[in-house]
Amino acid sequence: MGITFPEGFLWGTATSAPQFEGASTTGGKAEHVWDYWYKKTPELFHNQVGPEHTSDFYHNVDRDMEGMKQLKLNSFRTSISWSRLMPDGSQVNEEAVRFYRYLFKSLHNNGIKPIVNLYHFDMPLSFHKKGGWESRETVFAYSHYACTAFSLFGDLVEDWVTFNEPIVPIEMGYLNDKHLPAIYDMKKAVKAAYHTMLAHAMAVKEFRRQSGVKIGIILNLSPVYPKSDSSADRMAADYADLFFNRSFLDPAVKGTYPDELINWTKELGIVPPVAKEDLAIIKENTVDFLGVNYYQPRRVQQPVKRENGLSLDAYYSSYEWPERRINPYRGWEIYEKGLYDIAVRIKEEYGNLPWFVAENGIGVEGEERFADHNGDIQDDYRIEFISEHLKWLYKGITEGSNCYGYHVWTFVDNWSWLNAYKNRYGLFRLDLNTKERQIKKSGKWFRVLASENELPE
Ligand code: BGP
Repeated sequence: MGITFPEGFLWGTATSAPQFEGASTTGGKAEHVWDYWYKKTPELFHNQVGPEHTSDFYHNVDRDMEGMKQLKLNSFRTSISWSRLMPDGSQVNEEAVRFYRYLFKSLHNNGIKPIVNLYHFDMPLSFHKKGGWESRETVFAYSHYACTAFSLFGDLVEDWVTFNEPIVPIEMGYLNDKHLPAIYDMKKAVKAAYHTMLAHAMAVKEFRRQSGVKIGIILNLSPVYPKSDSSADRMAADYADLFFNRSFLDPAVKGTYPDELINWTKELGIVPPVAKEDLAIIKENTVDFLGVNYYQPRRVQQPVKRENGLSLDAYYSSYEWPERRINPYRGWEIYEKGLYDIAVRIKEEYGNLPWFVAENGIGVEGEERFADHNGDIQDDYRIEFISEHLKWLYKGITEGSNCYGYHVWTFVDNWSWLNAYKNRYGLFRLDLNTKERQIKKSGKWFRVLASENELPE
């Protein structure tokens, strides 16, 4: 006997338009920040492979639908490209409408639920040039885009998501150089994060005005574990949790920012400009569900450098936990119990909100070395990775956590930001030259899992 999941549990894969669609300069699509950045500095991208080199889903919907059926998926999480749907920021691109309607109809016809996200790190270049999330104009433009998408596709899509991992472009773009604008500026980071949250809440408000069915947000929640029980280490963990988890989780689910976060911005003099009506919009427009991306936890200790409050180093330091297991192919820690800890936390601290795993998966550099003589990738490590996470997830569910689905990152190997094709994540292997897809051992295994709704013990 295996482990049986609740009836109707969603078994899906996750991907995003900028990493999967291709056709980055055709079909009327305008440039987004990744197209632009690659054009400017291709050497920053692994093997100089840019966002036009994807599996070209745009021209392969029928073929990939067969792949989804082969995997027995009942859910598919993807995103709409803002710069494709509204290339000039206001007019609708009819070719994009035809493409997305065709996709959502095909999913329906095959019994696969579309979960549709509106934004996956792909800021249209025109808005980036006007300040991106630092500008309130982008907030209104996004809200208009969201409203347009709901009315164009609301008859075909019930489950909507406003943002994927909104903290990532803030952390990687304003406190690091891995996303544009690639600067270090805490004040701008706070402002951009606040505007993203406001844009989210305004989209939820529009959605409810149009009587939409369900809307949520996808957050990368990493449980934070302190190095020791000392108060300094625990305080460091509380800060990391506040910055990386609660800064979006609390306003999205509870409608309010944590007091500690507000006080912190006041102490540093980096309170973002808040208009009179903003906080009421955030308060009144909380989510119906949460999507959670989980890859690895954060392990922290008291700060090594304390002097400068405008640097995160002043609040915590990362540390190497000696017992941690590292994925040798990607360098990330593997800690399956983290998913259980998230499940318990949502139940205990966030009103047992309905939630699903929106991304979980293992990236493997040089995965070709695991191909057998037929070219089939023998990715037993991926089967083990998914199984062990599912066991912990199941424990959370049996203890009452309201989780209703699991999505593997990803369906077909896809392009990923500066890493391009360095790390392969798919249940299908992609041949970058021929665009052929070939099911991996994990794909065949997932098919049984999804069709039986049962994890073999
Ligand atoms: C998540 C993102 C995905 C994907 C994944 C893997 O945070 O939502 O878009 O990129 O990480 O990351 P990477 O390809 O860098 O290993």
